[in-house]
Amino acid sequence: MKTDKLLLRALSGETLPIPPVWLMRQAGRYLPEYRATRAKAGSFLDLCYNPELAIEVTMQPMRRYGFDAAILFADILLVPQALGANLTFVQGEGPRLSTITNAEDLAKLGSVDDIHATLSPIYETVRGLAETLPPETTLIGFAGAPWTVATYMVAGRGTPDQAPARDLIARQPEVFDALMEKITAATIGYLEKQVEAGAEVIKLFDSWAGTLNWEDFAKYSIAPTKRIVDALHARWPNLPIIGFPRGAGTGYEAYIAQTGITAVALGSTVSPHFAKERLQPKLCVQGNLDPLFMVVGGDPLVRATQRIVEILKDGPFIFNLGHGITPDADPKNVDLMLKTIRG
Ligand code: 1CP
Repeated sequence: MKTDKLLLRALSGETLPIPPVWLMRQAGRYLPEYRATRAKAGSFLDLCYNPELAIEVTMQPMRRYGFDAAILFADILLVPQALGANLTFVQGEGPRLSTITNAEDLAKLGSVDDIHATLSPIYETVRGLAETLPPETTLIGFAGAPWTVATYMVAGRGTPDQAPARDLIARQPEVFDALMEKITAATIGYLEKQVEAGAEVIKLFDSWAGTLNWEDFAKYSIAPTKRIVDALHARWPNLPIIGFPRGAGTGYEAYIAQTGITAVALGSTVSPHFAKERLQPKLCVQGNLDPLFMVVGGDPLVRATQRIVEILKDGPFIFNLGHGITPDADPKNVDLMLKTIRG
């Protein structure tokens, strides 16, 4: 691939002497400049829907650290909101949504074609970022994978085990399937607009894939992901798509074989030895430092970073965390991690 962008080169299968790096949730509460901009915006959702400020918070970690990729500042729960769910973020507690537990709740949602009225500021943010970023930096757009988005729409909040959504699958599969259909179609439309606006890579966050039983993992993680990948690749055959089936365990192999994704993000529980042997020969892998090391810092951070790089450096590889950086991370530890990787 003819590009100077290191992230795109790794995604196209190239082995690089120094892996490209970015961090999940690299824009966020661990940065004082993020907290200041969010205060200026009002609420978290006001920030997401304000292109000027969303561009600013996307760029903050880029200026501080020079990551190889910027990820659009938005949230996976904007799609449910655009479909008509009532969404708020409770300070210190997380998201709250109106719940979908039966056919009547489902019927109240709006149509897939109408989501863009709500989401158009996000496309404006993507367009602005595409113009703002330096030529060596890759712009990543994203969405939640349908299963992960559905878990929040059913429960109305984050839960540890996603029992409400799994309960709905078991008791009213026709309601759950219709909800998944709606989310999948909306996600395709949302991601198409992001690519049209200038996103160069798409990431699909299936953060709760690990809560599905083996049969439902095939049905509700692999199958809808494949549909999204097929739809995007029909229009943009070379668009790199990173899948993140967090917690999928042995399901990782079927996921990469069957979805058609370009690269796979590894949660922190995936052994990099397993990834090197079984996944990396087939595609680019991304991961997977435990975010806790960004809080702990020091020698434990340096050693854990070195071990992952040492194991995965001989194939296509993007360094990242195994999940999002947490609000209690020390910004200085990101510098130490980068120094360890880049020298
Ligand atoms: O208080 C604040 O300022 C809000 C904190 C915050 C931030 C910074 C939330 C609330 N979302 C985000 C931004 C965000 N979310 C990004 C932006 C880009 C970047 O990474 O820098 C992205 C990609 C997401 C994706 C996201 N949102 C996921 C998937 C990734 C993951 O972490 O597993 C999920 C599950 C969400 C839902 C969500 N949004 C926010 C919170 C606290 C949560 C989790 C809720 C829960 O399960 O309890």
